[in-house]
Amino acid sequence: MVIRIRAVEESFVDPILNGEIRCPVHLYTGQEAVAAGVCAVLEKDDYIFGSHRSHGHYLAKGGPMREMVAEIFCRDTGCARGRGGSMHLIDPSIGMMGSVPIVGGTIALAVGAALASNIRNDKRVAVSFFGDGATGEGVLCESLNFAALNKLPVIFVCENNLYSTHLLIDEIRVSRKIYELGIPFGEQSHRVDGNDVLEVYRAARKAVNLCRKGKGPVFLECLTYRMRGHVGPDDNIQGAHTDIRPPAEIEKWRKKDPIKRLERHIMKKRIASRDEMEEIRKEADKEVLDALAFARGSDFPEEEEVGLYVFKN
Ligand SMILES: Cc1ncc(C[n+]2csc(CCOP(=O)(O)OP(=O)(O)O)c2C)c(N)n1
Ligand SMILES: [Mg+2]
Repeated sequence: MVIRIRAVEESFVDPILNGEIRCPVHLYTGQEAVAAGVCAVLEKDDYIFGSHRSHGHYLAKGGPMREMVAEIFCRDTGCARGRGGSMHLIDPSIGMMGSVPIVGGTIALAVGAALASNIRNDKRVAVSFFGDGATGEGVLCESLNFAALNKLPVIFVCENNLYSTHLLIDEIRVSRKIYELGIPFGEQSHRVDGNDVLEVYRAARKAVNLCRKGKGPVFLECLTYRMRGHVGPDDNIQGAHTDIRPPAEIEKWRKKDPIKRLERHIMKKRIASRDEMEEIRKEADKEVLDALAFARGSDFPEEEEVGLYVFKN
């Protein structure tokens, strides 16, 4: 999964830079282990809710790559029929309940889904993925409290990549220890290495088990780093295609690349051979080419349909 996500994310770089992709795109490169590790534990009818950086969440939950790429290319065949673009990925049939550009905008929705699950007693778990920037939104505290009070089966997954847009975390928070946010509400709260897919998987498995037993909610902080810019391939501020983060910091995190780490683990434990790994990469590249061709071959929505699906009072 991590290889599929990386392959599709990197395939967007050129179409973004040459203007073929017209919507803002927040690439997930570097953070793949979080979505893959968490979603590997979930069942199809569990729920996830995303953010503005949710390509990885959508794919890891089982969303079809073709429909995602078509959506990012704003085509009628996209998962939101080309009306939403990169930040409005949705597929309720596989439990991907939506991603939105509003920071913190889906946290309360995940809590609502978990409440519904409790009322129906169907043991479905809801996961809310959000960034470190969302920890400044009041809705997070309200959601933590309501979820804890009602023992809801919801997992709050904060992907702490140390930056919200171009602001270092120290400029928006007094403490870097985001996982401590759940503690005053009486929630199980943990920090994990978000670039280690196995560690994320183990923590998510424990969290899901607790939730299914009625012992939720759980707060998980996943420490990670984005290897591309905040929006687009780099931190393109006023046309300068350079990353404004310290080069030494980027290099440090490059060494912790979640995919390279997983590959090293697979080699060491002889889980797959070098040839088999190469085969997986080739398969992913083939799937990406197919999805790009599908998107490029699809029509844009009809102009006269511009008012469709728009809320009218
Ligand atoms: C409520 C709200 N405030 C501000 C913004 C502008 N904005 C878009 S992304 C972003 C930063 C989000 O940072 P973080 O939550 O850490 O996610 P990351 O981009 O690092 O994945 C901001 C401030 C917004 N979209 N919504
Ligand atoms: Mg962030």
